[in-house]
Amino acid sequence: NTEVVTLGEAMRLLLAEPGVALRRARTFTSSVAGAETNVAVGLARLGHRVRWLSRVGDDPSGAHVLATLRADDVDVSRVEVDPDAYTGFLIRDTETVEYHRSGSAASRLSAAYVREAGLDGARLVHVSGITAMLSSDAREAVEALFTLARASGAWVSFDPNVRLKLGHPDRWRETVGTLLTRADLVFTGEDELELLGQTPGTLLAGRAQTVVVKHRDKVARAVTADGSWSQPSLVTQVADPVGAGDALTSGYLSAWLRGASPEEALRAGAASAALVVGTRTDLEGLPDQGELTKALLGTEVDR
Ligand code: KDG
Repeated sequence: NTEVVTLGEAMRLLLAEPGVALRRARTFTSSVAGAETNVAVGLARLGHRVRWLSRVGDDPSGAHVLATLRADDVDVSRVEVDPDAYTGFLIRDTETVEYHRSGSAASRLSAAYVREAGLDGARLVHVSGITAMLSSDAREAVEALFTLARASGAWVSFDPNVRLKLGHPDRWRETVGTLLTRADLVFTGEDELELLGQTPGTLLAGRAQTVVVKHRDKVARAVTADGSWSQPSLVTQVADPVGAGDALTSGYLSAWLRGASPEEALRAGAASAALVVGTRTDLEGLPDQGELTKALLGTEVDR
């Protein structure tokens, strides 16, 4: 049985050689990017059964995405291969991102597809605001996922993941602001929460039971009805900051699924984030359980 379902776009990632600005880069590392696939791989490495729902193109980059996820035991059996659209891709250095994703296969996700794929008994679904901003059909796919989760008693975890390249702040407020208030667990940055006009207090007064906020001062705070906990960043070395938030989410959710306290879950999240930031791509630093335990004990993790 599936424990967690995520829904979103994965893209081929072309990451510029270190220390060179994107416009001058000549050599690129190929990997996979995507907020929900980052969380899916993070959870799978920590031993959870995760199914990723999406569409990829019938092209070599789509095959690369699927092979990468399969290698980490993420269930891609329900991913649709679209013969009429391409797999999106992303070119970036550590600061600048160039998206090539408009009209991609994942932008053609639909509510009908999500209803057909179903949750396979999952206890938790995770999605980010990015998926809802891909197209109006993709937004309806996210709404369908939330509705399915509600009907089956699964928890909804949501990260607004605001990327202003994907739309004007007003569109984010309109589309993602509403979804945010329908989530049980929220993972968000302080800036994003402000942009969306919410606070942990307003969310907890509504549907949310846990709100984890990554603050500008590099402290993550978890707030629940029982109290609030904080955890300073454990980052010691930065190779590439991208993917830190998703690593924090997967570390936290894994601990939460196993019944850990918010304090322990925050520490697991912070340790995962530090490991990801210490490596270049979004995926390579995501720890398995042994690596996470070592990191939590303060032992150096060999890579
Ligand atoms: O959260 C990390 C993601 O932002 C990165 O993997 C790329 O999914 C991505 C996006 O849409 O920006």
